[in-house]
Amino acid sequence: MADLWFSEYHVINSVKLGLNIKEILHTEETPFQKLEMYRNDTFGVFMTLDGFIQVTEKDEFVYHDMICHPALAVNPSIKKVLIIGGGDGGTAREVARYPHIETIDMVEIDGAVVEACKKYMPSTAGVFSKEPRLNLIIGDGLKFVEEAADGSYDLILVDSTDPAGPGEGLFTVQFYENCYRALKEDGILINQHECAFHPLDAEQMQKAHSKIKKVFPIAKVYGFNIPTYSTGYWYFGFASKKYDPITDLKAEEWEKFGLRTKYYNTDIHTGAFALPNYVKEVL
Ligand code: AG3
Repeated sequence: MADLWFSEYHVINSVKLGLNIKEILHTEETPFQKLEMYRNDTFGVFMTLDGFIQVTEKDEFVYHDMICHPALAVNPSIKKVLIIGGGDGGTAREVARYPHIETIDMVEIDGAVVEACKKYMPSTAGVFSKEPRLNLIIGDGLKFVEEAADGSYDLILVDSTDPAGPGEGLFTVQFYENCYRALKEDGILINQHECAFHPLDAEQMQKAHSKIKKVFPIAKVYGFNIPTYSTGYWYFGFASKKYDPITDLKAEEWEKFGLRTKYYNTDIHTGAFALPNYVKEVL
């Protein structure tokens, strides 16, 4: 194939990340977004939505460890989980590693993402064909949470795109309020917090965090190193009705699960909540 590159702007007209395309696997305009899947020699198969890298075979473990395990190490008794988005299956795969979790509801708006990942990324999407506790709903996560009964979930994981396109509504006070209501009295919400190095990114983080702070009594932010996202560093928000992610960490209990994780451990857990001053300033 000719020298073909996927590139993603991190700062418009100024900074780009480029991955060489070894093979074009799938391109589709779905009813919601532009879905592309390619193969790169270094990162393996990767998926982009509306031109932004969502997942690569090589570094997805970082993101999926960090969206899931910190909450389970703070409340090791979590039984009912709701995933919003997460069409590649990586988040569901990690949640499913806990045998004591009873149900995993997952609401993905775009069925085309699930189908493409089943075909080209079995390392994440394999979970869809082998996990009986997983209840996959193709539908609108915003509406689902709005209609969910009070106190239905121990944990909600928002595995969405950025706050533009189909993911936009997942960064609103109204959505966070519905999550609060749908969570049990010791419920935890993990959500996208983007990154903070470039000014426009910092603005997005600030907006997301200021809204979540209005709704949850405890709202913290934690970061992790993921090479294919802007600046190589990304953040999640940890919002909770009761637990503080540092003082309520149950390190020994979590270690007893005996999971072999490639990124997460309980030292990383504590360290991830230590933020650089330029990040603290926007929160
Ligand atoms: N979800 C999207 C993370 C944000 C990507 N944004 C970006 N590259 N600008 C990832 C889905 C993994 N299950």
